[in-house]
Order: sequence, then structure tokens, then C-alpha cells
Amino acid sequence: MLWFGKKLSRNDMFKKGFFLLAFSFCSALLMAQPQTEEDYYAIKTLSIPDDIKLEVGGIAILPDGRIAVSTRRGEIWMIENAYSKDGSAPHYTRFASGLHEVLGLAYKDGSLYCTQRGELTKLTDDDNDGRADRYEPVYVFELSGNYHEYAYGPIFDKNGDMYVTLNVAWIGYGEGLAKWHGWALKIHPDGTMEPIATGLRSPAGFMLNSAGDLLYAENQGDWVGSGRVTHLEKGDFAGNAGGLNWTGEPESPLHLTKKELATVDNGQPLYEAAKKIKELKLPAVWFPHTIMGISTADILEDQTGGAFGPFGGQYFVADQGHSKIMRMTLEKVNGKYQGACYPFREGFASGLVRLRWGIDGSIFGGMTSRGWASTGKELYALQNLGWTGKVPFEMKNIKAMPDGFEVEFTLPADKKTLQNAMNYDLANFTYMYHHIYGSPVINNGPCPLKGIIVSDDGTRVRLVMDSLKLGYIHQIKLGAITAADGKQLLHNVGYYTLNYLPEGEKAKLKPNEVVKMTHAMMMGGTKTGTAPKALSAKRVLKMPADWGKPDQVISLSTRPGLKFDKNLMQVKAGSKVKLVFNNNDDMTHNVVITLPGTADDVANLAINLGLKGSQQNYVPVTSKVLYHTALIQPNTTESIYFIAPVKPGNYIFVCTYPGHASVMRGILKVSN
Ligand SMILES: [Cu+2]
Repeated sequence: MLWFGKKLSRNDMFKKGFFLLAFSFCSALLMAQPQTEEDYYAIKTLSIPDDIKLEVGGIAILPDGRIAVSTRRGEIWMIENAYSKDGSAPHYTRFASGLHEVLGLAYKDGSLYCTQRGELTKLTDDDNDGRADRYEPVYVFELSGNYHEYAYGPIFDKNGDMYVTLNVAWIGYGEGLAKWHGWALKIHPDGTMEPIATGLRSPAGFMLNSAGDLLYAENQGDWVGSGRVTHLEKGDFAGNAGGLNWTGEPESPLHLTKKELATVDNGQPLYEAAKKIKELKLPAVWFPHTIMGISTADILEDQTGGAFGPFGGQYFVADQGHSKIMRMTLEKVNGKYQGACYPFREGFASGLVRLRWGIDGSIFGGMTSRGWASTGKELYALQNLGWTGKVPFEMKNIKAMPDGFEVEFTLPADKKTLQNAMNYDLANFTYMYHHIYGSPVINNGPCPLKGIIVSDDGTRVRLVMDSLKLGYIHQIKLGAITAADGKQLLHNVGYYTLNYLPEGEKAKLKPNEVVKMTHAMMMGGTKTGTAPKALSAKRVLKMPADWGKPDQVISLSTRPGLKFDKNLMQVKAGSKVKLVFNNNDDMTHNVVITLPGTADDVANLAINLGLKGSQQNYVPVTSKVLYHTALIQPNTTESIYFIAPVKPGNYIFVCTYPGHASVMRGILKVSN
């Protein structure tokens, strides 16, 4: 038999036959079942004239069909034909300029309200020529001059009051250098101000939901182990210490001090710290760092009445660093919000900071990446996300039950696949609460399944589990569960933050609902609970005894803005090298030396480590990695010893912490 002109052995024929069969099977599936996010939610890019640097900070939707966009460069642009229903280009006019870094914009009763770095300002076009004529200060923010004192908002409530949020300054840690930084404030139309809550670090995204509750998204940083969404009520403390500088002011609704907070600054889970500090608010939903995203930004609630697909009443959360939108579901248990996050739509063009609903039920996404690296490579962009009308097969919702979780699907599932215990990979974990930047995943372990109860119509499955832990994030990852019509899951994971268990009856399992083998045994492949890997020969921390001394000592440092201080290091082939790695930055980094041509593969493998990433220092187990350091904390050093490759060439060194590899890299040049 000839295969493309080549004579094949029996063994080859068998293999090719298998591949052909597998290939036809897969392509039949693919043809029948579109399985990309794009099939369900389509991204349209709005063209931007070359002379406009549209580094989006805010978006306001006008009822007449225009949209207004404010920029980090201090301009506000009015865009006509933003929906481009006939495919023609949108039209831009400059409404205002000379403002200072406008990171938020809102429309109310014919005027625009914008948050500049130092002021909440009302802008009005009195003569209807498309340009603002009146710039009126509504409220002035104090500033220290620190670069990190970003200001966001306003969001109007039903009474016409405005909410704004103010970042803490960054001086190697988050600090409230000027009054009310690190706070959410309510500003009344008469210019009086009411401080609401503090503990905010970098609150770029916040919203009032349909119940009138204030939800804000936080970014990983000091005191913040991972991204999260928290419901803020008056007097709450959301976790970052910087804003506590102002709790002694007479208007402050809380009196917590830094000294009191220091008593819980020991790396215990935030849930434990909150038992001792009554003001400390539990996040409603944690977004696991690098697994969901790396920098949460704007939040939207779907009140489109079905125009945006099957997720009515749910939330969408932007991620700046990963240029994506995640989905979030909330429920109230014990009177408090808690819920889950899920992947939703990747592939935006730049760092996605701002989301607003268009009048047609689509989402406008505003983007910028200057100084804030993102996977979307454009410096700025404006895109629109619309539902295509097709319903993806997804986990629609995860709800807490008294003894586990109930997963609801967007479409009826094949009940056989739901009943198979092998199709569930369940685990829980949490993060450390401390003044240090970020946190590794801690205390992660499997949650064995005890029972599976499938609803008659196949749209819901109740998972009865052991090892539920309050305050922990519970991973619900699904295997080969298909829809009744054969459609595959578009995404297979959700992360539920379980702060409270609902009251109610525990499940009484029928014999066919009991998971017989211990589910933990079946979960052997997931290894979510294993201890960190032992040091390998790729990370040698002690000089080998027979060296005498290294032939070469080279040092490499980090600099702020995701940079190494060198992009070239030279070593002699086969020489004994000591590499001293100093992390001078405020984030964690590693150094991974890779085989020529494999740096991108290694970086992608690191991103795909998921929950195992932080245990493994984001270093994948692969022969493409030659040597590496650990992921080291800010202002720490690690030295490794290795023998340089004997083959001369350019070996790329890279930081494999997710999101860093595209910019943090250089060449280890090996020569004779
Ligand atoms: Cu890095």
C-alpha cells in the first residue's frame, strides 16, 4: 500500500489508519459542533483614526446611539456610528481635552461626568456643537503626587449620588499618602462627600448591581493573594492596609488601625483573619491568579433581557493583563454574596480595562496596555462583543448546597456522562493573607465525591462531596461531559468561593447515586494535593563540592515594568557558572534558561500548569528547560549553579510567570 507515494510497513499502516480514523472522527465532530468562543460571542474592532491615541480609561453610552470614550491622555472623544450596523467606519469628534488621566466616564441628564486624577468634573456642551463648553469641578481629590494614585468613576446610583474609588500610592507597598486614597467614596451632587469603605488597593472596576449593591474588583498585590470581587457596604475593610491611615478622620465609618491589622499579618487565610478583625470583608468571589486572569478590571451585570445570550442576571468581569472577559455568578447565602467565576471570552486586542453595555445589548470593551503589559499586543483598542444567537454548552451556574454543589448547564446534558464520577476533578485551596505582594496557592487538596444526583431533565447535577472548607475556593472541573445532542463543553471549569454553607436538607443518596470507589482513588491523575517537587538538577542551590570555584559568576536583576536588567549574558561552553538572580521589583519573578527555539513553548507550558503552577515555580517539567531559579519574592536573591551547554548558541532566558514571558526575556550566549 502506498501512502503519499511512500511504501509503508504493516505497523505504519496500522498507525496511519488509526490517525485517519481519529482525524475523520474529530473533523466530523468539529464540523457538526462549532467549538470556539468566537462561534458564540463575536468580537468586532472599531477603527480608530491614526492621529487619535485612544488609550481608553472610561466609556459612557449615550441614549442617542453615540458613545463617549475618555483616555489616559486626558481627552474625551464622541463616537458616532459606534455600532457600525452597515459596516461603515465610526466617526470621532473631540469633545474635551486638557484633562488629567480620565479613567472613568458617565453620562447623566445631558452632561458627562469624568474622574480625573485630581477631580470629579462635570462637562456640558451648552451650544450643542459637539464640544464641552463648561468644565465644572464637583469634588477635588487630595494627591501626594505618587504615580499610583489612580482615580475611577463615577457610577451614579438611583438618587443621583456618585461613587468613586481611589487607588493607594505605591512606595514599595500600597500606602494612603493623601487623604481618602484606598477608599470608595460617595459624592453627593452638591459636592459633599461621604466615605464608604476602605482596604481598596487598585479598584479599577466597580459597579452598582440591580439590587443597588456596590461590587468592586481588586487586583493581586500586597495584602491581596489573588484577584477578587468584594461587596462593599458602609464601614467595610476590603483588606489592603494603605487606606487605614484615614480611619481616624471624623467622617470615617470605621476605626480599624494598622496596629490592629498587624496582629493578623501572618499568612493565614483571609477567612481566618476575618474572624479576628470584624471589619475585614470576605471576598464574594476569588479569581484564581493566572488560572482565570491576572488583573481584574471592570464588572457588568447582564440585564439585557436575553440579548446577550443565556447568562441573564450574571456578571462579566474584564481582565486587563490577559485581555479577556470572565463570567461570574453570585447568590446570597446567609445574607451574603458568594459565587463562582468561569472562563468566558479571550482574545481582545489590548489590555481590557473598561466594559459598558451598548444600547443593543452588546458590550463595548475599552483597552490600553501602556505600562501595564497585556496578552493583547495593541497599545490601545476599542472593540465590541456581541452574542451570535447560538447557545454554547456551558456550566451555567454553580450553587452551594448544604453538602456540596449543584451545577446547572445551559443545555440538557447526556445523563450517562453526568453520572460518571471520572468526569469530575474537584479540589479546594486558598491564599495567604499578609502584607507581602500576592500569595502562592496554599492548602490545596482534593474533594472526593460521595454522590452524584442527576436531575430528570439532565440540566442539573448535584455533587455531594467530602472535604468542603469554608473560606476556600472550590475547583469544579469537568471531564468528558457532553450535551444530550453531543455538543462538547465550551469551557470545563468553575471556581466557587465557599464562605457560607446554605441551610437545608442534606442529600439522601439512592444506591445508584452513591460513588462507590473512593473518588479520591480515581482522582489519582490530578495530583492537586501533592507536595512541591523536590529540587531538581536544574536548580542547584549549593556549589557542587568538586568545583573548587565557579569559572564565571554572572548576575541578573529585575527592574520595574517587567524587565531584566540585561538582555544578553555571555558564557563559555561547558564552563561552571554561578548565576546570581536579584529580584529588585515589587512582583515575583523567576529565570528559566531554555533550549534554543523553545522559549515560547516553555512559557505556554507554564501558563497551562493551572493550579500546579505556583507549586512548581511556574517551571514546567520538560527537557526544553535547562536550568531555572525558583519564583522569588520581591527584594530577595537566589543563586543557582550550572554547567553551561557544550553546544554554542543562543539560549533564551525568560521569566515564566504567566504574562511576563513576552517581555521578560534575554539571550544567554554560549560560545567556545
Ligand atoms: Cu516575571
